[in-house]
Amino acid sequence: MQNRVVMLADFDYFFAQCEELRNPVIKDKPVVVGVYSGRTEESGAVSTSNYIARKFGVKSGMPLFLAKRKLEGTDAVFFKVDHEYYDQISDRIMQIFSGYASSLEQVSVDEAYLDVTEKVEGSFEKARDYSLKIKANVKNQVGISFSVGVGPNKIIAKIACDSQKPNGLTIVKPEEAQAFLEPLDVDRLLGVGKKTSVKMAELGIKTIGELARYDCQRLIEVFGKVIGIYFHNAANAIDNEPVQEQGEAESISRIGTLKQDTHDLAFILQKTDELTEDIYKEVTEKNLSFKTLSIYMVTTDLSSKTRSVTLEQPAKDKETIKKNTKMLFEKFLFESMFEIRRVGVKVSGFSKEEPRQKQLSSFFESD
Ligand code: TTP
Ligand code: CA
Repeated sequence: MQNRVVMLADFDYFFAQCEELRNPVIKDKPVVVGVYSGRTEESGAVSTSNYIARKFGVKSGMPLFLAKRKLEGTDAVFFKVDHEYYDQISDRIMQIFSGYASSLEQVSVDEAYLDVTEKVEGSFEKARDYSLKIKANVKNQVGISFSVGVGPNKIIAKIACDSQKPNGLTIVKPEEAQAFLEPLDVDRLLGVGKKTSVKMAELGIKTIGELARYDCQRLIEVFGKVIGIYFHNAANAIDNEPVQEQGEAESISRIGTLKQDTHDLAFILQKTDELTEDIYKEVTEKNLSFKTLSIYMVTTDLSSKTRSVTLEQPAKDKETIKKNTKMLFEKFLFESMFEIRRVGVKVSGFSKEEPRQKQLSSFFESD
C-alpha cells in the first residue's frame, strides 16, 4: 500500500484572529474573545485570545474578570463571540481546502484533515511546498493564518500540528514517526485525558514511547479491547483511520408560528418568505443544491401535514423555494378547510453539482 500523506490544518487563535481581520488596528494589542453570561457586565469566560494576550497569562476558559485583571494597564480589547461571522470565515477556508484535497474531513470550526496523498504523489518533500501554497492562498483570499501538521496518518498529523503554533508547518515522515512520538507525554494522544493519564502513570507509563513498548494484552485488560488496541497502535504510530468526508446534512428546514390562525395565502407567505431567507442563507453558505422542497403545517385541529415537490433539476436559488412553497400552500388551502397555526419550509435531496435547467415535475405526498 502506498504511504498516505495526511494533513491537519488548525486555524491560529481563531475567534480572535477573525476579530483582528475585520478590525486590523487591534492587531498589536491583546485581543480577548469572550462568552458573556449576561448576569453582570463582567461575568463570563474567555473563548480564546490572541498570542499577545496569552503572554499575559490569559487562557481559554478563564473567567473574564480574571483576564481583565491580568491585562490591567494594557490597551487590551474585548469582544463578544460572534459565531455567525466565524462560521462564515471558516466555511470560506474549508471551501478552499476542498480544492486541495482528495478528501476533506472538517473536525470543528477551525480544524480539518486533508488527504493529499494523490495531490503530492505520496511525497513528503512535495507536501512541504504544497502546504505553503495552501497557506499562501488562504492568507491572500481570506486573510487567516493557520498551522499545519503533515504525517502518514491522522494521529501523527494532529500531534505534528500541535507541536508548532501559530503559523507552524511540521512535517513528520513515516520513518520518523515513532521517534517523533517517543519522548512526548501520553496526554498528547487523542483520548488520553486526565483520568487516563493518571491510570497510565500508575502502570509506569508517562511517555508515548513507554506506552508503545507496554504489553498490549495488559493494556486490553486495563482499558478494554477497543481502547487498549487503539492506545497500543497509536503509540506505535499506527492509525488506519481514513480522512472521511462528513456527510452533508440531510435537510435544512425552518418552522415558525403565525401571528394568528389563518386560511389566507398572502398572510402565510409573509411568514414562509422570512423562513425562506434563512434557509436560502444556509443553502448558499454550504454551497448546496436541493432537489426536494417540502412544506409543513399545523392546522387548528392540531394535526400536522406535509406536502412535497421534487424538482426535475437540482436548484439553489431563492425564487425556486418561494415559487414552490406558494404552489404547495395554494393547493393545500384549496383542499383543506382548516386554518393554519404553524408553517414550515424544508429543502432536501442535496447535491453539490451546479444546477442546469430548472424544470418542475411535481408529485404530492399523501398525509
Ligand atoms: P483552539 O483551536 O483550541 O484554539 P485557538 O484557535 O483559539 O488557538 P490556537 O489553535 O492558535 O492555539 O480553539 C478554536 C476556537 O474554539 C477558539 O478560537 C475559540 C473556541 N474555543 C472556545 O470557545 N473555548 C475554549 O475553551 C477553547 C479551547 C476554544
Ligand atoms: Ca485553532
